[in-house]
Amino acid sequence: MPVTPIRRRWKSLALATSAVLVGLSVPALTASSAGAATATTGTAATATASATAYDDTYYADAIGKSGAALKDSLNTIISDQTKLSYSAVWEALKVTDQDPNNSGNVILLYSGISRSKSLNGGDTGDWNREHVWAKSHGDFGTSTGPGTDLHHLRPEDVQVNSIRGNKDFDNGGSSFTNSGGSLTDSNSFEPRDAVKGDVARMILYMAVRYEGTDGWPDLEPNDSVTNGTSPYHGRLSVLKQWHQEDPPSAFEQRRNEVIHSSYQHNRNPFIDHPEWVESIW
Ligand SMILES: [Ca+2]
Ligand SMILES: [Ca+2]
Repeated sequence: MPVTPIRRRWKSLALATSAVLVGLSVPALTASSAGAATATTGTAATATASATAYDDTYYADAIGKSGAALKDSLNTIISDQTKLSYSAVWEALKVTDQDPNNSGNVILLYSGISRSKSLNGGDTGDWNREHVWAKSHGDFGTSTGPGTDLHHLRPEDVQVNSIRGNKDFDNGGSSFTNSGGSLTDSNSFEPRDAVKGDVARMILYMAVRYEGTDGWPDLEPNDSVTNGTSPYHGRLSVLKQWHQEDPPSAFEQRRNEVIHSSYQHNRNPFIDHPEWVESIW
C-alpha cells in the first residue's frame, strides 16, 4: 500500500481544516456562512480541526518531537486520565459506540452488527466487553487499569468475542457466524476492513499508554502471532499496514472525543495524528 496518497489525504484534510479555522476567525464572515463552510467540509475535517486545536494545548509538549522522545512525551500526556471500574464500562460503551443511525443500539466492532444497547450480557445473542488488546497478553485482567481502558474496549457479540479469544492480529483465515467480513485461523484474527485501522490504533495506544511505570506491564507490539500471555501483541507490520489502509473515520473520531470529554479525559494520539505511528514505529 503506497504511503504517499494517504499522507496527501491527511495533508488535504489539514488544509481544509485550516481553511475552516481561518474562515471562522474572519469577522466579515456571518455566522451562517461560517456554519455552512463547516458543514460542507464534513465530519472528518471538523474532527481534524479539533485535533489541530489540541496541538496548542493537550499535545503541546509532544509537538515537534519524534521517535522515542515522542512516545515518551505522549505517555506522559495520555497517562493523566480518569479510570473506570469494569462495571462502569458497560454504560460507557453504550455512549461511545452508539449506532449513529439508531440511538438505541451499539455497533459491534468485528461483526459490524447494530444491536440493542439493552442486550449487554453473557448469553447467546448478547454483546459483551471485548478487549482489543487481549487481556491475557500481559495478564492484566479486569481490575481498574488497562483492563477497563475504554480506548481499547468495544462491544462485540458474545460468540464472536469468544472466537477472537486472545489471538494476535494478522491477515488470513475463514469466515464464521456473524463475522461481518472478519476472518480467523488457528492462531490469528483479521478484523473486517472498516475497522482494521481502528484495531491498529487501539493496539498502538495501549503500547504508548502502558510503559511499565505504573504497576502494569509494559505493553508493546511485535511481529509474532504466538505471544500467549507475554505483554506483547502482533503483528506490528500488519497493524501498520491496516493503519494506512483504514484512516480514522468520523465514528472513531467521535469516540475519541467522547472518551476525552466525558469519561477518561485522555485521547488516542494516533486518531488525532495518524503520522505519529510512522514516527514511533
Ligand atoms: Ca475504520
Ligand atoms: Ca509500552
